[in-house]
This record gives sequence, structure tokens and C-alpha cells, in this order.
Amino acid sequence: MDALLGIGSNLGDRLATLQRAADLLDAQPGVRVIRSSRVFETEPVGGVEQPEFLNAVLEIETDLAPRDLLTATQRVESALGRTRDIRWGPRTLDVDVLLIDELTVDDPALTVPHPRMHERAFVLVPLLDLRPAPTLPDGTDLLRVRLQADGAVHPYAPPLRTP
Ligand code: GSY
Repeated sequence: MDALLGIGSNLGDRLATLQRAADLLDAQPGVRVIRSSRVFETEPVGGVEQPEFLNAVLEIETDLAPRDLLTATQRVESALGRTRDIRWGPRTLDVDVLLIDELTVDDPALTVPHPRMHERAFVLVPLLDLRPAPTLPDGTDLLRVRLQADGAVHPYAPPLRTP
């Protein structure tokens, strides 16, 4: 299956953290990182005063079930020092499962497509690097909803290295 993951960091060496996250995700059994978007510097969303984020989107190939993919992403967050932090607050690394093929998942621990992805410019702008005409499994055209997404987003670095 082909899936898209959003990654973000606003503490420490943000770019190094995102690169390490891509490397560690690729090292997870059943996960192969195929491509990265460019890296964008983005205004924090969520109302908490905090430093700017770096965000990117990764395309991966996986044969893991959705819950196992979530567990793999949480392992990488923990390996890079993420603790269970304040909701919407600063974090060393956040990995969000955005889309998994045409699947929809509605599980207490995981909702796919990510329920807030269409509201977030820090997700949609990097996503456009990988999917020029993105749609949700229900056919929603993400280019239309992008017009309502909030938060300033600026290109910051080229795509992360992938194997
Ligand atoms: O949901 C991911 C963590 N996060 C971010 C983020 O990655 N980027 C920006 N710009 N704002 C955010 N607020 C939260 S919470």
C-alpha cells in the first residue's frame, strides 16, 4: 500500500530531526520511504505560543495494517525524544498518518484520512509537491479546500534524502 505521512518539528535541530525521522521510518520493518516533499517553515497552528515548525510530507510504501503503521510511527516519535506533551504544544517530532491508499479507518486510536489535514496549510502545501491533484477517498478535491486552510508556509529546504 502507498501511504502519506506528515512530519513536523519545532524543537531542537528541526531539519536534522526530520531527516532522522525519514531514515528511522525507512528502517521500520514493513515500511519503505519512497519520496519526500520539500521542507517548509510553517506558522504554528493551534493557538499555543511556540516556535515555528518545519514540516514535510513523506510518501511511503507499507504492508503493515493501519494500527501497526501507527505503532511504527509512534516508535519513531519516541526514538527522537517525543514525550506525551501539551496538546497543540511544541514537540521534537510529530508524525501523522494522513492517507493510506483509498482506505478509510475509523478506529479510536487512528482516523484516516487524517481528520484535520484539509484545514492545515502545513500539511496541504507539502502534499502538493507529491500529489499535484490530491483527492480524499470520498472524492473531495483538496485543491479546493486548500483555499480555506490557515497558517503561513514558506519553502525552507529541498526534499529530505530518501534511500
Ligand atoms: O499536528 C502536528 C503538530 N502541529 C503542527 C505542525 O506540525 N505544524 C504547524 N505549523 N503547527 C502545528 N501545530 C501542531 S499541534
